[in-house]
This record gives sequence, structure tokens and C-alpha cells, in this order.
Amino acid sequence: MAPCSFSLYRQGPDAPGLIPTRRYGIQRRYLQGKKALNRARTVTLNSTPDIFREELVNGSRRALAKAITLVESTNQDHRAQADALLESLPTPAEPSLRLGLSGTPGVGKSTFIERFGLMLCEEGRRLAVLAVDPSSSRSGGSILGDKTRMEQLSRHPSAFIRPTPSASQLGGVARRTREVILLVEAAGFDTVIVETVGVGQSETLVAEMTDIFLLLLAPAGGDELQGVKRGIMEVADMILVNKADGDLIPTARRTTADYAGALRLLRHRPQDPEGFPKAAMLSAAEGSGMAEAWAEIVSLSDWRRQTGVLEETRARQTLSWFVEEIEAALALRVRQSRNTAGLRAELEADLLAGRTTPRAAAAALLDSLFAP
Ligand SMILES: Nc1nc2c(ncn2[C@@H]2O[C@H](COP(=O)(O)OP(=O)(O)OP(=O)(O)O)[C@@H](O)[C@H]2O)c(=O)[nH]1
Ligand SMILES: [Mg+2]
Repeated sequence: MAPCSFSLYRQGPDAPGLIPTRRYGIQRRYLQGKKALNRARTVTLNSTPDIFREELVNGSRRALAKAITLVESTNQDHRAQADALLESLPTPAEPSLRLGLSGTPGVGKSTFIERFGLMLCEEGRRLAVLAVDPSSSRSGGSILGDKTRMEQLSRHPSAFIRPTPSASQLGGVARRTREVILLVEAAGFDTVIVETVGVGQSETLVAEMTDIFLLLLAPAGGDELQGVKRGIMEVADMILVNKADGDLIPTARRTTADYAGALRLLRHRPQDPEGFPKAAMLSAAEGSGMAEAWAEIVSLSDWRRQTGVLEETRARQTLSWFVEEIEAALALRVRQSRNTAGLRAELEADLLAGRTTPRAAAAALLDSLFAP
């Protein structure tokens, strides 16, 4: 056989058969890759949990995106598929690092995530960024802003950025976000950042689903601690004073010292090693202080892993998630129950006429729901 430049086989010198050439190897790998891609393309919302799981664990972004769509869907069939998928997910061998990040609008969350995220990806980590937004309809401008602010990170092969799902209530968004965390972890992301705009209620939700909670603040003059509520200070593991650059450096330094002082006054928490919670300053725009903040986060995370605190925290979070699911399911059953619709209308009429109290009416409705 005359050798030709496209031959995938060559004649062996002492073997009568055909020996694959290097080109054959390349071609085969190319075809295998193509096959994997094609398989990934076959994942649809109707795929079985087995296919989803396989693709997801193999790192198919398409499967991940579809799985997230399933989890966020309000369609009952999708919900059933999502449940089956979530139940079948393998637990990652090494627990991921779940970071919560909160801060008021404009404090620099997106700028921070872009720079911090790139640093982590360059270190070989795989990062997923999720958002929990308390305002259900985030303005288009903001999403556009995020895209440009996290431009490099969003294009990085080791990063995955998922904006806030649109759901009716914050509690619902939080429950779905917990599931999305499990999905991205199954897809091989070892670090997850859950971002939320700090307006007072979403922080505790995010702290409840992450291992380490970071509060981003801006430098501010005066002895007023920027109106940060005590409850939020209590859930923070690190307070990061951003924008410590240019003229703002002295103010940032003072703000950091103020917060370090305030944190010392809080009662000691069993989940902290010596020196935590901590305040530090950085500049997300210039990159200063980022590596130091990361080193602190790693040291806190290592300590919590070694002492079993991480395991305890996650166990507690799982149990409170269970309670939330019960409450949400119960509320839904009450709303959807056809058996009690008549009674409900009667009770409403009684209530408006002043014949009963909301508490007694609720008890009557629940009694009838659970009547044997
Ligand atoms: N000087 C300085 N400006 C910064 C820094 N980080 C962010 N900024 C600026 O602050 C503004 C807001 O930054 P973003 O990163 O969009 O803030 P955000 O917290 O994501 O804002 P929302 O998404 O609206 O909640 C932008 O103009 C940034 O350029 C910093 O470290 N130093
Ligand atoms: Mg932002």
C-alpha cells in the first residue's frame, strides 16, 4: 500500500498487518472527544437522571446548565426529575469550600469576585459563582454590569457564573441555591462563592448555606459602624474593607481598625480559632490584600476541617434545610389542598365577620388537613 499523507495506518516493517500511525491516534482522540460532545448534546430536560448524572460528573457544562434549569423549574415533572437527580448525585471525595459574600450595592462585590476568582482559578481551583438576590427582579443594567465586571472570569475555563434565579420569594431562591451548590460540586467545582446584596435579610440565608461568610465594606469616616447590624456582624467570619487604594487608604485603615475592635467585643464563637473573626483591608480594583485575605480564608477553613467544625456546621445546615423544606411543603399543601377549600372559604368569612381569630382559624384548617 503506497503511503499517502492522509493514511491512518502504515505497513509494519516486519509485521504483515497495518499499524496505526500517530495520525490515527490523534484522529481517534478527536473522534472520542466529538463523541463525548455529541453525547453531551443529547442531554435534554427529559433525559434520565442517569444520563444527567453521568454528564454532570464528567463536567459537561451543558448538562450542568440543564440540571440547574430543572432544579429552578416550577413545573412538577421537572421538579420530580430534579429530585431524582439530586438524590443520585455522588458526594465529592473532598468537601468543597463554600464562601458566602455580601455587601451593599456598589461596595465592589463584582470587582472583588472577578479578581479573587481569577486568582483562585490560576491556583488551579475550579470556581462556581452563584447569586442570591433579595430583590426578585434585578435590573437588566445590573446584570449587564456584572458581565462586564466579571468579563475575564466569565470566560475562564475553570469558572462558572450563574446569575440569580428568578423565583417568587427569597426563601424559595435560597432553597434552590442550596441545590445548585450540590450540582456545581458534583460537576467538579471545588470552590463556590454565593454572592448576595446586603440588605439585611439575605446575609443570614447565605451564611446558612456556606462554610465561611465574608462581609465586604467600603471605607467610611466617623465612628458610626456604617449601620451594619449586629446580627450580620455575628455571622461574619471576615470583614473585608474594600477600596483601600489612593486617597481612601487612611480611611480604609481606620475603618478596618474600627471593625477589628467591634469584632473583638463580640462573644467568642466555638467555630473560631484564635484571632477570628477578623477584619482586613484590600483593593479589589488594584489587587492589593487579595492574596493575604485568601491565605486567612484557607487557614480558617483548614482549622475548621481539622477540628470537625466544618462537618458539624454542615450537619446543622442540612437539618435546618430539612425543617425549611417541611415548612415550605406544608404551606404549599395548605394552599393547594382541595379538601379544605370549602372550609377555608367558611373560615375566611368567619374571620372577616369577627367570629374567629386568625390563630383559631389556622388551627381549624390544619386540624382538618391532618384529620385521619
Ligand atoms: N477605588 C476603588 N473602586 C472600586 C474598587 N472595587 C470596586 N470599585 C468601584 O466601585 C464601583 C462598584 O463596583 P461593583 O464591583 O460593581 O460593586 P457591586 O458591589 O458588585 O455592586 P452591585 O452589583 O450594584 O451590588 C465600580 O465603579 C468599581 O469600579 C476598589 O477596590 N477601589
Ligand atoms: Mg455586582
